[in-house]
Amino acid sequence: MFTKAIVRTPCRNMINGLTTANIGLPDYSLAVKQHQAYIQALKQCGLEVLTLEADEDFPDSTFVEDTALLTKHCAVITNPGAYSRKNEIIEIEKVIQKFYPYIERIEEPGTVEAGDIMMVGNHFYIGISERTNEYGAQQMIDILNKYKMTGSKVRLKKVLHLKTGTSYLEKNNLVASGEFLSKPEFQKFDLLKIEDDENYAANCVWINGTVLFPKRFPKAKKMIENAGYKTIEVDVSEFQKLDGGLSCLSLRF
Ligand code: CIR
Repeated sequence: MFTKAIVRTPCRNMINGLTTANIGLPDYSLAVKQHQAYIQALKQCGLEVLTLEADEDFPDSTFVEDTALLTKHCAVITNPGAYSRKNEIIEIEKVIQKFYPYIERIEEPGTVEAGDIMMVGNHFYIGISERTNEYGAQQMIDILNKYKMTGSKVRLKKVLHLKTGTSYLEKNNLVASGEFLSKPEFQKFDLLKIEDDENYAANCVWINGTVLFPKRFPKAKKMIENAGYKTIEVDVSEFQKLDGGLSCLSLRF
């Protein structure tokens, strides 16, 4: 169960955020509206939401998920692999200190963005991607071990972060798309397969029994509902333009 979430209002400078999407620039005022609806959806799932102010110094700072891993036993401040995002962690750490007595850090040459980390109970799958490297993933595993949790590495090639293409929905159900469908380590799960034409929907979020789901992916939504989940649809089109998904917009703990 999660009780809290941290989000950050998008900044006007988001139009300069990192992206490979090639589907146009985000509309700032629409992004703010979508972000407000996202917060409402988190609240509907029973979370108390702490909303941080927009930070114009960091165009991608609304994607708070990448800056920290929040577990039951400790928080880990990451070291983002994207140069322009490195110092996002400074402000986030100050906020997290209010909630966590135990704070660990990923140090150079290790890099980690927590969009690459998927929690399955006490185990954490860590994507080795363009943003998260071997050193960072190993440091993360060592930290998890110190707190009696475990981690393992998953190599990915085709998407930005591990959770861009796969999401764990509890009860052994794993939503997966593309390269993740055939990963040997994921075959023990009941795979909910996302078709290629709806692959953006592979990033969805389980919160206390409800699944937050991106708007406009009807086949995938139906599949999740047929698997027994209540869904809440959220329109995040303006964040998709920056390669961001639903999970990236919050830290849930
Ligand atoms: C970036 O490229 O870093 C941002 N434009 C998007 C980050 C998305 N975060 C995530 O998937 N966890």
